[in-house]
Amino acid sequence: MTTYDKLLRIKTDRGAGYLVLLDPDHRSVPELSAMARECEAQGADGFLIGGSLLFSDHFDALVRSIKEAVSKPVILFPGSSRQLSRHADAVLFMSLISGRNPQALIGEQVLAAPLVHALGIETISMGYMLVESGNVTAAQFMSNTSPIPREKPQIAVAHGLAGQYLGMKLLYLEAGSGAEKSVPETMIQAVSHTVSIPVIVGGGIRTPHDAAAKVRAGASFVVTGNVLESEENHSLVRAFAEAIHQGPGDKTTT
Ligand code: 1GP
Repeated sequence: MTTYDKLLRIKTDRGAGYLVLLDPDHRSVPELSAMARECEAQGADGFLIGGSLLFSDHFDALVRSIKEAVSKPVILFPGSSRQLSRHADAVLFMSLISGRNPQALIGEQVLAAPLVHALGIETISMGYMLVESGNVTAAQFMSNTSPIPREKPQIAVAHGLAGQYLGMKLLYLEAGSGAEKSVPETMIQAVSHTVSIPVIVGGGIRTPHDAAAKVRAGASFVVTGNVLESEENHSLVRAFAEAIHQGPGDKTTT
C-alpha cells in the first residue's frame, strides 16, 4: 500500500488524521525521535518533517532515526529541494499555488525531481496555499508571495480547484507555523465542500478545540507543530488526536 493510500485509509477509518510536524532545527535527533515515538503512542497518525529554513546538518540522520522510531508514515514536507532523504516513506511534492513566484511554483520542483527519482521516494503531489494569518510567517516571507486574504474563501476555492484539475492529490491550507490566527473555518468549508481531494489544514492551531473545529469544517488532516515543542504540552497529543478522530468510522484505539 502506498503512503498516499495509507493517508486515505486513515481518513476513512478515523474521520480525519492528525499529523505532527517536526522541525529539524528545533531539537536534537534523539529528542525529536523520542518525541515522535511518544506522539505515535498517544494517537498521532503520521509525521511531517521539514521547515522553511534549514540550519542543522542532520536532516538525513533525523529522518532515518524517526523512521526507525515509529511505524506511522514519515513524510517529507520540504521547504526547499535540500530537504530530501531516502529514509522517508514519501515526499509532499508541493507547488505553492497561492503565490506567483515561479521558483516556488516550479523552480524548486525541477531542482528536486532528479534527486527524488534517484532516491526512489514516493511522491504525493500537493497544492500548497498560504492563507493570511495576522502576521508575516516564515513561509510567506521566504517564498516572497502574498497569502490568500482570509476573508476571501472563494479565492481559495478557485486555487483549490485549479490544483485538483492540474492533478494534485492533496491540498494544504496553511496559515504558517506560529501563525497568530489559524485558517478560518469558512474557508476550509468552502474549499473542502467544492474540491474532491483531501484538504490538510495547519498553522497556528493551539488547542484540541481549534483542531476539532477544523475537522468539522471539512479538514481531512490537521497539522500541529509549535504547540508540542514545549515539554509540558506533550500531554496534549492524546487530546488533539481524540478531537481530530471524530469520524463515525473511527475503528482504531490508542
Ligand atoms: C506549519 O502548519 C504547520 O507548516 C504547523 O504550524 O507550528 O503553527 O502548529 P504550527
